[in-house]
Amino acid sequence: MGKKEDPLIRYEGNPILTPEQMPFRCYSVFNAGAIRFKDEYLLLLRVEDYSRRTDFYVATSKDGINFSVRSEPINYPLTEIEKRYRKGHRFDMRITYLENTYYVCHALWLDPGCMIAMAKTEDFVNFEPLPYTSVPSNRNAVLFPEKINGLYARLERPQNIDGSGIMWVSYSPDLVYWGKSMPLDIPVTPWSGKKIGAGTVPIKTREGWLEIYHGVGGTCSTENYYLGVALLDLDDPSRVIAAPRECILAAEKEYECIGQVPNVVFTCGAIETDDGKLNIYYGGADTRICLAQTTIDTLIDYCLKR
Ligand code: M1P
Repeated sequence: MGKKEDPLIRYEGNPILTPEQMPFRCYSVFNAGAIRFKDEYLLLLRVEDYSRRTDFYVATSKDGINFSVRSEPINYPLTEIEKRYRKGHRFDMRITYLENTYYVCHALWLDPGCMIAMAKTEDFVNFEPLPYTSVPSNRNAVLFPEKINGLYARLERPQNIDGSGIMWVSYSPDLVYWGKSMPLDIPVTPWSGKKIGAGTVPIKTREGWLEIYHGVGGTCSTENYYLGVALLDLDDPSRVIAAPRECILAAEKEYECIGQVPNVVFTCGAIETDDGKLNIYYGGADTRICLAQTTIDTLIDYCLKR
């Protein structure tokens, strides 16, 4: 990719954040949540140290490309369930601004399985956990930025016993009880035959919710992660208005193909820029953070013309 007709253009200075550029020694930095906060671009970085312990660090930027990383991780206390099972692992935070509050949704791996957890923050320093997780196995949750028909809504990816799974939408009156769940009928393709899951927080447009999602497809030797795009009905996001059969990003560059997990492009967030671009931040090979740029209109046209 990188040709004129491509719906996404990789930033030529990729990757934008590597373990070597971090202000401390670490093994990987990837799959960052992304949002505008106080006139800055903010990334919530997933960082692994050499014991493969994960912590989350905030990075901020004035231009969306050059980021400064805080030296201390966020303060996000353990929840009851994490205290009970001790050994846990949080990953892949997505950030949603909803009703004047910043929420994060993330996966939480504990002995009983992988579940969805949520927290809220005002300052991206201290995080307050929401009290309950989902039942396992579920992950890749993304909260919509507004209620739909009076209910909170989130995309999520419940997992089958063989590890496969597709995107669902669930609703809640209070961010505790979730139900009315429906699968999305995004077409399964060779690049998404194993998994289809949410990526960015859905962006509200005149044509529907614009969602950049991940697909996982097998090759004879690997399981590769790709990015796709879909337009979802504004009133009922389980209804897919358009979902092109071609992926919009595949692992092709060295920084996407070589690393902790080869052949992975994986997004947890996108930010609209002042000059009308859409910055899509994505992990390359579960090792580093990369940037691809487009516009919302480009993606809408791409969806509707395919
Ligand atoms: O290694 C690729 C990805 O694997 C997991 O993704 P998923 O749960 O969607 O299959 C996650 O660990 C993700 O962070 C990682 O990029």
